Amino acid sequence: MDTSFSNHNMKLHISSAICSPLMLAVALGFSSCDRQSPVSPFDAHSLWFQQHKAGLHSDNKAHVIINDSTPTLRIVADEMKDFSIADAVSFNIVSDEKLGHDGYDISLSGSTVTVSANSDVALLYAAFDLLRQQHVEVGSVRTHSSVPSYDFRMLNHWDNLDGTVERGYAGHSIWQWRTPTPEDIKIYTEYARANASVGINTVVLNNVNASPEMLSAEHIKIVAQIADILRPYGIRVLVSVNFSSPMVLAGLPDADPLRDSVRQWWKDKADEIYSLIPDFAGFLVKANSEGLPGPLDYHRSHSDGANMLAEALKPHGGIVLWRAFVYSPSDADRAKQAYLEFQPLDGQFLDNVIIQIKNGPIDFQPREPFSPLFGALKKTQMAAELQITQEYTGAANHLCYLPTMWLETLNADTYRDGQGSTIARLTQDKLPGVKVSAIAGVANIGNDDNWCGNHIAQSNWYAFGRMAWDTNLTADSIATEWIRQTMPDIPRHAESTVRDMLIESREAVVDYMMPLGLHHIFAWGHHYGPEPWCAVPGARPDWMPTYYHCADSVGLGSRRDLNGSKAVLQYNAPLSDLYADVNTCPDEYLLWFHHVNWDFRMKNGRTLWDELCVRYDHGLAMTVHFLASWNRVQSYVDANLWNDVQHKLEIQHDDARWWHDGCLLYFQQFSKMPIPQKTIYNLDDMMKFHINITNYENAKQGYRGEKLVKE
Ligand code: BDP
Repeated sequence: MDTSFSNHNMKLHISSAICSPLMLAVALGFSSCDRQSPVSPFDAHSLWFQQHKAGLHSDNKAHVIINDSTPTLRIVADEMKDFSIADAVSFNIVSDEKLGHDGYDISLSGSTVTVSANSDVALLYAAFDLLRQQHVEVGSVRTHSSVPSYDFRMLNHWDNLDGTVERGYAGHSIWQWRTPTPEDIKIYTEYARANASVGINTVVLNNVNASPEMLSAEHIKIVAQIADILRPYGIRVLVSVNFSSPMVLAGLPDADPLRDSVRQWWKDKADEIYSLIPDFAGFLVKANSEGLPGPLDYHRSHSDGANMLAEALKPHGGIVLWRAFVYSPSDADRAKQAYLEFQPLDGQFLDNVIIQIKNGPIDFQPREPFSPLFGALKKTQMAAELQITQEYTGAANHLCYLPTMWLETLNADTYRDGQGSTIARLTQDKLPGVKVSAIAGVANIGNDDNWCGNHIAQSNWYAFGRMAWDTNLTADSIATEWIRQTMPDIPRHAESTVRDMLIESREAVVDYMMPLGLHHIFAWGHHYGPEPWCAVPGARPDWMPTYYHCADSVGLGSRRDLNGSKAVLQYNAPLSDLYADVNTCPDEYLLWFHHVNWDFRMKNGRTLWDELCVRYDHGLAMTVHFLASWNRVQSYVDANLWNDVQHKLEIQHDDARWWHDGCLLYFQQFSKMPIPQKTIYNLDDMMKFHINITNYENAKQGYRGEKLVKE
């Protein structure tokens, strides 16, 4: 590759299909002022590229110098066509160990920018960095080096082969299991571009509840075609696999990971995949969890299962992401089970296995303490699994900006190796022999025109990528970036109103759904509304809200202290001591760890009951506040965007009322204490009512669409 460059000679070879007349103009150093146009109206499908679409910033387009032509570099040239905050930008492949595969360096000499990186994909990330600077920051180019926090910055799609999306609230899957049509290619390319713009570089195409069919020759062929489309944007694919695949697809008598024929089948399958997809990134596996098959079916361990797959992938450089989301219907407290199953296996996994651990010990609740497994595995590479789709935070109806939650987990100190053992650090540090660090987010993407079911939920996709790239970014700064690129005309005071809404939203959701450490008091099945009363005959106890809230005449909350399940002891000191004592346990985890008397005095002097009422009321009040804030910015936001979000905020408010009344009226049966605030529903009516959230159209309405009479 020719790494020399010149400010005067554009050496890009223009041969690609994506080369447009405009690119030619850029390549020839023309400025294109005739493209200048007024700012376009908001187009939901264009995500955070609104300003890009709106046209040119100024007449002075930078002269873009790229000394090679690869599909990725042609994208760089195309993306850079509107770059205008420098006179010239030169993109160079160099050899600089400290930048790794994806890192880049941006330097400035006069008004010429020099971008250096080891790969063309890293140059693409740098191009998006420069464009972000143009759209987000004021003034000239900021020089800096940037190396991502994780090697795999990964979306996990929970998409099924029939086009449905598990816990998806944005329509059907974007993946079409056919040879990609021009329309499919368009969507996949838009998706890849969006991911690359925020640094997402690995995607698991299908649901962790995986169909064995995913590994049929027919499907692998389509995976290869999708991978070909995503590759120029630096994206590598993985698939979720079903542990019984060799039985279903090849008729083997079992899937015992120590059986030679089973091991051989996986090796052959890996060879078949890599013959079509040389940069295939690996497998994601949910095994022996929620009824799925796994090595425990054959009295083998998780490490036996994971290592068998790891051996099959290893010659090709592939990775196994083995999930720790396990909880058998045993006696042990569900919150303890992942630790109990995986901690004894520490050190037994091959070095191309990563244990993928959900942020909390239960399941993506609005707030959980971090999973204690993060603080327990010392000789096993770990990755955090976060949820971008809002399974437990109001689906695509509620405003809930999630980086505040994710960073709470990543910045949590596990004390594994003493102070400073944050989850961010433990998951970024690579153990000896390990080549890849990873972070996963369960995608909130579907085929809705706006991709995420709610315009504002696009911010969570954006933020996941940015945070995965740099865990030192703040939720606040990411919000600012997203707002400025999504609502390019918004004045600073209105921007700060919207940013406040985003930043405050998650805490509001916690307050009106499950304050003070309450968790999993959701309605059966859909996880949208509250049903603390839910009792499905014959169902597993650990799928029932009563298993978690334990409300009785004495008090409220799970018993996980030293008199209960002793889950507190899975945390390292000093957290174990802090959490074990009801008087030192932080308020936000109080009812997670303790069954607390209704008249217990909180740190602020209120009784538990009064504090619970205050929190629910505060959450509800915040939904009124969000509506008022959104009203204030109406004249600065595109009408379609404004109306859509307004509608969702109204649903959120009605749902918050439902949560407030349902939970407080239900718990009041036990506390027998007065609710200071007004309730408007009748508990008996609420308990008889079941919202049909499995119906997608109905789900879009939340409780608002329902006809339940208020008192
Ligand atoms: C739960 C979801 C379920 C998923 C499961 C998982 O309710 O649909 O299959 O997690 O992560 O949150 O495997």
